Amino acid sequence: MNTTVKCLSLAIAATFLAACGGAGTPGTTASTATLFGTVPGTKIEAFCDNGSYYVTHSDKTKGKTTTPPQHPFSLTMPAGVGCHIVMTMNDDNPKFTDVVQPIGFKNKVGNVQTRLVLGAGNKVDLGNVDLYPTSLAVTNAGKSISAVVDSKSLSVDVLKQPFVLDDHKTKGAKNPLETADANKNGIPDFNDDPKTDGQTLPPGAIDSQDPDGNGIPNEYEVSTNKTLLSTGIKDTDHDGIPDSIDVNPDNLPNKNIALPHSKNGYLDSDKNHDGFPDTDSNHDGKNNTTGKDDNTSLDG
Ligand SMILES: [Ca+2]
Ligand SMILES: [Ca+2]
Ligand SMILES: [Ca+2]
Ligand SMILES: [Ca+2]
Repeated sequence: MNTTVKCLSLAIAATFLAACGGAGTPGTTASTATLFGTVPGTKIEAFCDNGSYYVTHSDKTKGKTTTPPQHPFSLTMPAGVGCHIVMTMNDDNPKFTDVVQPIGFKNKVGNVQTRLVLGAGNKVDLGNVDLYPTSLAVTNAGKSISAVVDSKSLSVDVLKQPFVLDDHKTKGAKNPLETADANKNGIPDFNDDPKTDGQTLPPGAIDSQDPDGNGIPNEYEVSTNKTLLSTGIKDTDHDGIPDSIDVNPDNLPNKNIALPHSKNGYLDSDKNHDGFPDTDSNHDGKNNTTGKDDNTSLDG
């Protein structure tokens, strides 16, 4: 069944209408999806399972300009790949310390998730995200922050727990699971079966960008990926994925590559989609059996 037919047939069920809003949207290819919303002037980043990196900035010339402003953004993301979304206030304003805010959202049973998978052509609305404008605002809200040195060697403040969109719904934030449809079955993933919805990593698979599960991706952890550092494996961008299998080893904008023998830039030999070859279950960058470095030439 093609997308149009599927959406028409679902139109009788009003609760499903949102799931079809972005399906087949012009400008998105079969392997990508779009995340959009409004924020105050902000950098929006996505760190994905396979090491790929996506970034955009909200447009300060558009949207509501009164305080707090609501500047629109749109981020093209890969389909079928888990990504962590991080928003940074004051990224372009040297007068104020950057406030890095990993984005979280709740599933149906109320657990906070930070890894998001979008289906091909999904157009997912985060609504208005009223980020904390300053570190002081974070502490005034009773939240804690930690200072880290980011890849540009600047000190930045990072929320120690995710900014949970569900807690900011009165300001217009929206839960992405209400419009995401990772498995493309027409059921928004908030209401879909967690065993098959395409959002959940299989049992035993580790979230490559957030192996400790605290909601803060490796890039912004205070102690960046100790496992890799201690083994001497090269991880130039500190995103927790060894350079040898990272599709963007420097996390440069628009520099994601498809590795040899990989499909759509995702590793063939990574069936559980945790960003590491299935022969490296402990994520130490080495093959479980041979002890040799993970190598993309072994894919497929
Ligand atoms: Ca990377
Ligand atoms: Ca679904
Ligand atoms: Ca973490
Ligand atoms: Ca890396």
